[in-house]
Amino acid sequence: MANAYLQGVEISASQFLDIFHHYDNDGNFFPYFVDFMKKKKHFWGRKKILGLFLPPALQLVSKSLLVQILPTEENFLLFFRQQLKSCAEFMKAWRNYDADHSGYIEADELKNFLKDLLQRAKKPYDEKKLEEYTLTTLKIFDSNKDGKLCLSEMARLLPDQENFLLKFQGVKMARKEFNKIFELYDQDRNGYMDENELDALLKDLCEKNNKVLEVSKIPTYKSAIMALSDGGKLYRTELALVLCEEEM
Ligand SMILES: [Ca+2]
Ligand SMILES: [Ca+2]
Ligand SMILES: [Ca+2]
Repeated sequence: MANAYLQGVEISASQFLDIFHHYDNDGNFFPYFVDFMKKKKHFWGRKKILGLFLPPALQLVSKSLLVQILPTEENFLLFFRQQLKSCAEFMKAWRNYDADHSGYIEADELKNFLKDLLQRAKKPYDEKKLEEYTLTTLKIFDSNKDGKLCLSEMARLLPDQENFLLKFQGVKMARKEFNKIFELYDQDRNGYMDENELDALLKDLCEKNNKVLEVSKIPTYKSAIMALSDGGKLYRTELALVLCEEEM
């Protein structure tokens, strides 16, 4: 229903985010947005502003909802979510596009990722559009503004029920502890985890953190994490993306 009110409001995702960040100084975005709409009344049209005031539900509007009411063409979140349906698929994409295995998707890698997504979805684009999409995607997801994307920044691409990455945020550990755990569960000490070794680790993690992780979801967790592996060999660097805290 929300998008019915905004149909025909032609702003690009990039303009939208500029406005959003400009007005969202204190994180209390909605009043500023309304203020902005009022000032632009002559431009946006009275009907649309009324439309914005009417549904009280809109006062709870969140950044993600606003991203969702962008014109379909520019609707990144929705688009990504349509393309990456499961977390295993998402992790596999991550592994492919982090071509230099730095643990981050840098701008050039992101561009390749978007290009392939657009091709897969048979959406027309040119080099200029692709640049714009890349910059916009960075603006949306690069929360710590270091110009590249880490796995947890991309985590909100996954629909909530699939979003094991957000859950694992809660059980992340310091590098030292992570190394200890890796060595402990790499039982045959061959330098990588196989599926069985990962299974044992996940079982213990779920037991220890039963408020955050669900034992019944272990197969999902496992297939998603194994999607980061190199043909069934899950090395330390890749597992660290999920379990190890970011180093500052
Ligand atoms: Ca990279
Ligand atoms: Ca970042
Ligand atoms: Ca092993």
